[in-house]
Amino acid sequence: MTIDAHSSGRTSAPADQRLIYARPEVLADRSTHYCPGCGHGVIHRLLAEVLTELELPAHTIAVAPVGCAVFAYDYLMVDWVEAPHGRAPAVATGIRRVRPEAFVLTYQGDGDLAAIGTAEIVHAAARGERITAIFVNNGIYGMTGGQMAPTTLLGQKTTSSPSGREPSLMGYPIRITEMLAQLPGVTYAARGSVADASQIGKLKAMIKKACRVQIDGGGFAIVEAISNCPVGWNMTPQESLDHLRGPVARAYPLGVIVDRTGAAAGPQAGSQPAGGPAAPGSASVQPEA
Ligand SMILES: Cc1ncc(C[n+]2csc(CCOP(=O)(O)OP(=O)(O)O)c2C)c(N)n1
Ligand code: SF4
Ligand SMILES: [Mg+2]
Repeated sequence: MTIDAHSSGRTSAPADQRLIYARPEVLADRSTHYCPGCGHGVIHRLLAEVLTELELPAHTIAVAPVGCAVFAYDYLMVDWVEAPHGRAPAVATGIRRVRPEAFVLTYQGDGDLAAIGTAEIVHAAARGERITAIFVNNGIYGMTGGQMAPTTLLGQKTTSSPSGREPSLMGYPIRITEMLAQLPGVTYAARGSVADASQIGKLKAMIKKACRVQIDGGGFAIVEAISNCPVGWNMTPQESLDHLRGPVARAYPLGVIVDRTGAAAGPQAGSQPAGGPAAPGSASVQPEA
């Protein structure tokens, strides 16, 4: 058996073995409450690996959402604050201001971030708050029974759009990460996917980059993960992954949307280290290789 310590976050293995899979210590040794096949668990695992590899767990204060990931604080063994639905960026802003040395992370679903919390995420991004935002877009209100979200695809059937999302009545999906990327306070914005092992590896690299932005004193960084909700989509886990790879990824293109890490910087709101908003740059998806 070969074991790769680097990919697992573990640092030691017997001399004759190479560690390729192990649970990072920061990931709790317990079953999750997620439905079989749900993408949230994969994203938790990636966060555990990235935090471990960047030696962040002891310095992290994370903000938990309302939604299916409300119990994220039971799975990632860092300090957490629970925010009311949609308010994670506002709570994270307060933490940023009183604990400038902390690594501040938010985790929100699409109902949380792109619906009830639209104002909070827009203004945190506009201020260039030095926080790292993880945005899990599964196109639906998973926790409350599969209602339509702002991200729901056109034609998609949900419990509140049983005939499919009809734009003349229900409007169009929002690519909110592209909207945020227009703001000069946003240092990094990218969209990845949990659809398969290759995409999961790329998503991990995006999350790591967004964490490094904060460590290096940059501004607001966001990674959107398009994710599957087999139960809310009325699909098997495999069907939901195929759907994610196909129609969902076509509606929400994968790749880096903006990267201003190399741009000239000034001070960020609530920031202690040097670094800050770059001149407004073009924000468009750079497709991944
Ligand atoms: C202020 C407030 N409004 C509404 C709700 C009900 N509510 C709980 S979770 C949720 C939607 C969650 O959807 P999302 O954020 O996309 O997370 P998911 O469950 O899909 O991961 C809603 C509307 C609430 N808890 N608080
Ligand atoms: S309802 Fe959807 S998002 Fe929520 S745990 Fe189940 S599969 Fe995951
Ligand atoms: Mg959702």
